[in-house]
Amino acid sequence: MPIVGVANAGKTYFITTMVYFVSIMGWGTLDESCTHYFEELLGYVLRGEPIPPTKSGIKRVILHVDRVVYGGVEKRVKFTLSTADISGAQFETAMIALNEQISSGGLERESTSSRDLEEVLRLLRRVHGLIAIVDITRHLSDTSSKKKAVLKALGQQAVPLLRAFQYALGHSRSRKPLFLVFTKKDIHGMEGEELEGLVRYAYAPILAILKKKGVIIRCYAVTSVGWSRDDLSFFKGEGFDKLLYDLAVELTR
Ligand SMILES: Nc1nc2c(ncn2[C@@H]2O[C@H](COP(=O)(O)OP(=O)(O)O)[C@@H](O)[C@H]2O)c(=O)[nH]1
Ligand SMILES: [Mg+2]
Repeated sequence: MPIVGVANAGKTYFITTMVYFVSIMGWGTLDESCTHYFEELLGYVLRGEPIPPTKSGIKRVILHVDRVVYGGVEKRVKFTLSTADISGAQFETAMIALNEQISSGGLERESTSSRDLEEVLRLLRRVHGLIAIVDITRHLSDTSSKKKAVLKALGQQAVPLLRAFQYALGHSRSRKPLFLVFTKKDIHGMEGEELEGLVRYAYAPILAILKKKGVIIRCYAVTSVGWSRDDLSFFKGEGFDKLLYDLAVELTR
């Protein structure tokens, strides 16, 4: 289940928080094959330094989860979330190139123009679902209308995100989850439900097609490790319990 999103959307922070969250809560563990990446990442978090942009290339992240709890309900599960941290710049470039190829008549399958593109496409093939990290905060300071700012940000990320949704999920006829994660909740302060209403309309032409093909769309607002005002959630972030619970339900169905 890959994690996609444009550069600076909060993908690496999101993955880091998921790993912190399950480890602290005793819900699961990081696969030992991925610890070298996290030693580096948690160093940045603890020092309060920004995590540098993910370089080109895809970092595999494997998380073993054996229980989730939400709203007082515990669910014993056994699933391995196999995902990847990807460079946002590489993702954006690849999806824009794919979109151009399609609009100029090239077929999706023949899109092998560059290694970077092929690497992203390989990641998006044969998935069980998709986690999309969406940054709606980038224009909040340049307009007084929150809604306008959110729509502007959704507009900017539309091509890479919507192309990825269709490439990864548009061929399937089985139930597959598409989790839309709105990061940086400490800045935008909006709830998943509120954003769901907005994004369902904003991206309606594409989301309606996916829905018809069995794609299940869910929205979450989260704050990542290091960004919470509340000391207790500094390492656990906010909003990860519900997200992981729903993920467990969808992936073990
Ligand atoms: N306020 C706030 N900023 C965040 C949060 N998560 C990420 N950021 C900021 O967004 C930047 C990009 O995050 P990063 O995870 O590296 O983005 P990526 O390019 O998608 O991997 C970080 O350097 C932070 O400044 C969050 O939960 N709250
Ligand atoms: Mg990154």
